[in-house]
Amino acid sequence: MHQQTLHQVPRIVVLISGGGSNLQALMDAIAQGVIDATIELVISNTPDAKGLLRASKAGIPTQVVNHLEYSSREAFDRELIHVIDDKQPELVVLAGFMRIFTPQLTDHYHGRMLNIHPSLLPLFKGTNTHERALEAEVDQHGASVHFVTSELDGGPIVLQSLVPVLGEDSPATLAARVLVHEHIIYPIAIKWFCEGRLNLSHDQVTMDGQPLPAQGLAFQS
Ligand code: NHR
Ligand code: GAR
Repeated sequence: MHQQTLHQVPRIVVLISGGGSNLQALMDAIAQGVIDATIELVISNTPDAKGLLRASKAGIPTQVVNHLEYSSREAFDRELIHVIDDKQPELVVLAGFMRIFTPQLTDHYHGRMLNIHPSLLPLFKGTNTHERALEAEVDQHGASVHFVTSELDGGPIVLQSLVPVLGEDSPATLAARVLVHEHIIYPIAIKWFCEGRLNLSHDQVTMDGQPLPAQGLAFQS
């Protein structure tokens, strides 16, 4: 069953914490007609996130839900759920969002929340991935799009892009090259979801009804 038959245009809510370049890539793909969807709201947990300005410039509503104003993760997540659900989105997109969710939130959005993580999962979950990849002296690094579950960066993988590590790489140069790949693969995965081609059921990702391997699909540039 295709989503398009249920709703005219899928609604997306995007969560950010920082620069919002992945948000920009998504807004560009929608503006160019590559993805048929609308971004109903951009939420940031930090008031000074540069991505809020990108959204405003594109005429997209923004809201700050500052985690510092909540006494617990549970209270913060309750407010987030309230703000997100007000828009009735088919999909919630994490784009550089930096706060760990409680299982209450991840269970609520099971199968309809995606994240892009700057590593080849299951390697280097969590933060400072580029530094850790260099310390581990891996030859290949990259980015992964995955469904969000209660297991931090452990949800089922949809799509990965491989980025070779160079001898002279610093965390900053490696991060910049990985980010270019993020801007390519995240809109692709979001497009698939919006077309109803990508689904999660019983912790198994399917694409056009076919189960994907544990590492997801490998993007070839
Ligand atoms: N929440 C759950 N339950 N599961 C996931 O898979 C999640 C999640 C929340 C965010 C994004 C993730 C990433 O792509 C994400 C995936 C923040 C941290 C973190 O350590 C780790 C992973 C991710 C996001 N956050 C610290 C915290 O205490 C704060 C770190 C900071 O502010 O710099 O929440 O990497
Ligand atoms: C991206 O590299 C994203 O993968 C990463 O932060 C950067 C955000 O860039 N996400 C995380 O580390 C989540 N913990 P952006 O704000 O310009 O999209």
